[in-house]
Amino acid sequence: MTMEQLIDLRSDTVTLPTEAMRDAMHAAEVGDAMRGDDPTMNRLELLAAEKIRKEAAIFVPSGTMGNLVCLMAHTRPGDEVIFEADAHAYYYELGGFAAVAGLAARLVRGSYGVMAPEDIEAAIRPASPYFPPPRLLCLENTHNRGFGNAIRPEEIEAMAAAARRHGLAVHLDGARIFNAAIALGVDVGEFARHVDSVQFCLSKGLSAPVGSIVAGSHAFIERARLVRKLLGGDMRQSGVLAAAGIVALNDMIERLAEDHRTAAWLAQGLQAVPRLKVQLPPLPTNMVFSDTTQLGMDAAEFLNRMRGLGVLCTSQGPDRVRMVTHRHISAADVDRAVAAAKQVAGV
Ligand code: TLP
Repeated sequence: MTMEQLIDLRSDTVTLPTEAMRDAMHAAEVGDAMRGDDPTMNRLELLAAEKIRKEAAIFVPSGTMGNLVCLMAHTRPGDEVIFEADAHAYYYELGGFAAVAGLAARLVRGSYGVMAPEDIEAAIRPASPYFPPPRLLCLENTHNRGFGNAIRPEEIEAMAAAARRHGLAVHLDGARIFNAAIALGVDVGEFARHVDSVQFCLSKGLSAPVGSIVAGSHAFIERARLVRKLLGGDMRQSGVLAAAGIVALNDMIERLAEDHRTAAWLAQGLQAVPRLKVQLPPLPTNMVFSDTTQLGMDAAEFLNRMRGLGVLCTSQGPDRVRMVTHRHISAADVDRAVAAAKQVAGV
């Protein structure tokens, strides 16, 4: 089976650049971005800041680097960062917060990525000669391991306020912040205004080939620039990448609603598969999770059998399967994926 015949539900990171992106990349006016001479990069960074409603923004090569840049720009080695227990930046980024940034982590268990403000406050320990100084709270929206839940601006505000009462700064891993905004029908600025820094990805549902944005105040972005340079994320004629990012921000946000509709259709279809337990968060977006326990097989076996039927998905634990919808997944693809799941379940 060729890649085109496969139904690829592994992630929205598999999306390919659009024709308009390729054209823009081809035509992009470029220069040495590290010297501030790349007009296309400069345009993207201004546009990104405007979209997310922060004073300034910079382009970074990946979401992982974007989060790390923010963690490091807010802290010093030996400081403590508070993560939701399932946060991507804690769980899936190779422990860069510790290995590279030298930070201690303290975890708070949330519900679909939402932590109770009192639990955050309880986790913040007072200044003492025993505890690493708590410096930063890290939030995530939409919440990946929280079943793709879109967290409401009021919830972001309440969590951020709990941290601020104790003098902590707040970072938002908004890899899929536009999915959250579209799902809730609000402007992304409604999330961003409650936090000091935001990282969001151009390369997921928005379909750009490469890159993320880090945004914050002018003072914060000045520090973030130095960290980006330190990590090797400052580039040269990167306007070729920025050109695709501009198309992503101008043309690709509204259509995320289609991915959410396709995901809802997928969830509905999978709910009809006997013994496969679909796990829906309060506000679903473009991810559908299912538990395979009652099927009498683990996620690895389910994935293998699905692959044999031409459908790719991933797991997020021994019994948890994840399927992600995106621009290349149609309603007909969803029907085929559901039919495959039924076959795997022996229906
Ligand atoms: N998420 C990827 C990987 O985990 C494989 C995915 O397929 O969902 N924050 C969040 C919430 C993310 O979901 C991701 C990537 C990142 C940060 C990191 O972004 P990249 O992959 O660009 O470094």
